[in-house]
Amino acid sequence: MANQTKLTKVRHFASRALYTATRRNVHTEKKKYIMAMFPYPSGKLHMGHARVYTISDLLARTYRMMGYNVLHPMGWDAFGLPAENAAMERKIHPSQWTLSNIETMRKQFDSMHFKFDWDREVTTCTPEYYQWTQWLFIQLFKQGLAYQQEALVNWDPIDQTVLANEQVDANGKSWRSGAVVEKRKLKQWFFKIRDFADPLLDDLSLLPEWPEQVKKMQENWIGKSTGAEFKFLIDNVPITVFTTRPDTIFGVTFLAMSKESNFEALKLSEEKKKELNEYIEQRRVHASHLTSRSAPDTTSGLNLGIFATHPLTGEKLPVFVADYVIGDFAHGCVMGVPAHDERDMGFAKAHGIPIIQVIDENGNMINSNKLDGMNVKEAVARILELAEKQNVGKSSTQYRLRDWLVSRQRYWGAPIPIIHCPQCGPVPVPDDQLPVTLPEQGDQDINKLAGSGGTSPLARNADWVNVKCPCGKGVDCTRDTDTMDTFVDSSWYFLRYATNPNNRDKVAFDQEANDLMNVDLYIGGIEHAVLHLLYARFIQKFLHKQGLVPQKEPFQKLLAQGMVQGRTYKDPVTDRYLKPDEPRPDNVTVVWEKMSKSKYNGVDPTEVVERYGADVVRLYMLFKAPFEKELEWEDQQIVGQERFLNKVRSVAAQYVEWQQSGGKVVKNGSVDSFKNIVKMIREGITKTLSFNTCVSYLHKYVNAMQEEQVGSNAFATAMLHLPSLMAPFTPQHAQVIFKQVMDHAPQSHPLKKYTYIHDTPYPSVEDFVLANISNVEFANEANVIDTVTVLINGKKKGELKQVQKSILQDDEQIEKYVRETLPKVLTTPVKRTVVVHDRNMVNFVC
Ligand code: ANZ
Repeated sequence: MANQTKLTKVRHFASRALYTATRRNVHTEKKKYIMAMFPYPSGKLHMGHARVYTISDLLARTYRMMGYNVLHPMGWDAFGLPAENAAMERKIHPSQWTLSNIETMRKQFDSMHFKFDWDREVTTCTPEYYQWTQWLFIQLFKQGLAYQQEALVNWDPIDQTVLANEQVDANGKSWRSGAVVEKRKLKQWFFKIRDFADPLLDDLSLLPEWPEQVKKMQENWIGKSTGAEFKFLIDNVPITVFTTRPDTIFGVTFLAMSKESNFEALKLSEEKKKELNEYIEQRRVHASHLTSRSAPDTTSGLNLGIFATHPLTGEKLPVFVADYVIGDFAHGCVMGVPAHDERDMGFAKAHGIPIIQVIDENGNMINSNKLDGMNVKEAVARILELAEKQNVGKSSTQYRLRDWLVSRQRYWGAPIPIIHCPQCGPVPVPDDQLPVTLPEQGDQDINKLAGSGGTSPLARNADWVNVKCPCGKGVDCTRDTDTMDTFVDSSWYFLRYATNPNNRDKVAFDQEANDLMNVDLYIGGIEHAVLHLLYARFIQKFLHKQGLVPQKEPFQKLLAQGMVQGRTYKDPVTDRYLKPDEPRPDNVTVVWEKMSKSKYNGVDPTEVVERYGADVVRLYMLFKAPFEKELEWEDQQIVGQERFLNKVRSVAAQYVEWQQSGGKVVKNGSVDSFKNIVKMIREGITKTLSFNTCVSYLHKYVNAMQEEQVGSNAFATAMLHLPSLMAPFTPQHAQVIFKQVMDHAPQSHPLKKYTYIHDTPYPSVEDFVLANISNVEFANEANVIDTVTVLINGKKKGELKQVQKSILQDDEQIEKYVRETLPKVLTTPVKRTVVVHDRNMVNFVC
């Protein structure tokens, strides 16, 4: 039944997609949706971009040549704080700054010869896009999955906004500003991603083509723990703890609460309250000095001087506040079992708390009243039974995953499409009034873009804020003045790309998107392993549940490319990064680190492209390291690829010269090695994704050509396929050489009908049958002599294979031919040449 409802919904939705619009010819079985994570339009292409888009471009071009209907879109993750900050600095509007950056970056993309489906471009800061981000918000709201709540939130005091948990690092600092994040209580919007914790976890099994590491990170982030919760009483105030080890309940010797607990409810002495506040402040300052990822200090804590009653034994246990207890995991409170938990042990030792072992070496219960002697499994069942009967505990599953905090008190984002009505409550803006566009901010207001103290800059614009309720009763209302986290924009853009551009003003995404989804290959940085990828999976699952998309998962295969690193020089004493023009001491520290301005180790891709050309840079990036590994950029090594392209030019010139001088085939030669290389390259691109070895194989191919005789059938065959083979790697050179070669290839050649290299089929092993290239003027088999014996002064010195009879007709030609093919045999001037035709022999008298 449920299924049927869903089906109806899909159909209903599909009917909304206007079929009158021209539909792309979609062969779902032959489609490839290849997508790289879209960039933030900072105005400058960096090496990370150059690398990721070189990979996606290579894949897209190859699959296109292999006959797939390829979608390779590009767009701009264009909302966000940096634009706003930059705008305030420069006194221009964020949209102006963003849109001009987009133009600059588009040109930079062109200079790298990235071929994108620009007709599918998305720019998340345009009303035509964010109208549908707002639509998405409303769909979630209508299902009760977008809600508002007072919450202790992460407040970034520098950027003056709240942050999602995912945006706060292990040291409690903002991922953006680096400021120590404060906790504040504010009313915020959340998406109920926790409702999807189980499918998000379970469906990782549907993703065999994702890196294990990424799946592990998501699994840890969702952090599902099963166990039990118990209720302890502190002066009749119930305190719930979560434990994965209910079997250790009789070993509890203390309770540890997080610093964020609600201490108000507890009867603390005035003196304790003071001590507690001092302790919390001291830990906050301490956290701000942490610089590296460090494990929590399990010894730090404060005895609160109050006692909790054990739910099963009635014993009184001391209660502490402890640094290692996480405020927003489970109930923010731990039952301390030092004998069986390392953290608790560290804490107990530091605070002189008793340690009671409750399970012996054989896994049997001890010191646990009536349960003594039972095995753990039995004991757990008994304990839960007992706790449930007395209403002091039950089994419980906890997730580390928090609901997704999506509201931001900033200007440059999609306004939350909600109207607050004193009578109706929060009401979604009706569909026909979307988009809710950002209020214009004049130049003089740029400085006011920043919010302050938790209010959004949008709140200052009364004209914009004050509206009537959509209910039509004329009630005065206010708009929600927060904007959405930019991760909402990128949580559904893959559906927008796949939507027929003609349908964009009518729907968020259409049937064509359903046909083209899911993304076959998604390429991007490992830094998005949790945030973006989890949010995108969540939105896809939500839409799937609504019957709006058929796929449960958005990304079939994930390629996480490694970072591009630059050589960094550091002062050996101070560890300070040295500028390029600073003197380097002999013992200078040299390390490879992610390219960045602050480390003076960045290389500007546009500069290198100007110097060496895009093809060389592309080849180098692909060649230098496997895609998933760090790429250590070394300027000097780039010439290796330059040399390779010179070789390519030279074999092409040889081919042209040979064709111009008649193009007579002098021998067949063997294409076996070329065939094998083509096989390896095809596999490298489509199966093993070992693009670096593919480049090596291209080198091998051209080396093998240089070893072949110009004028051999094998050389000609190899030459005719080389441009197509190279095209996805080095599109510009491939096109130029293709034209050169085709201009001189015989009329009958099957590739002759193509103007653009990318229209040619990608070479396959089958193309390498010599007889198939009938376009090169074949020597008639009968005119070829299998073996010709070469004698010098009457003594046999060598053999020639596959020799054209015509060569033997001309003394000069045969001498030249022998000097070329057997250079060691004929070293001195020849007095007389004697050809013995009936014995296939030639004798040189020297
Ligand atoms: C008692 C106990 C005994 C525990 C034992 C473990 C071993 P994991 O294991 O990561 O899923 N815990 C519960 N809430 C916590 C919080 N807010 N902050 C820090 N720690 C918390 O986490 C569950 C375990 O971590 C729980 O099981 C609890 O310690 C602790 F031999 O309870 B245990």
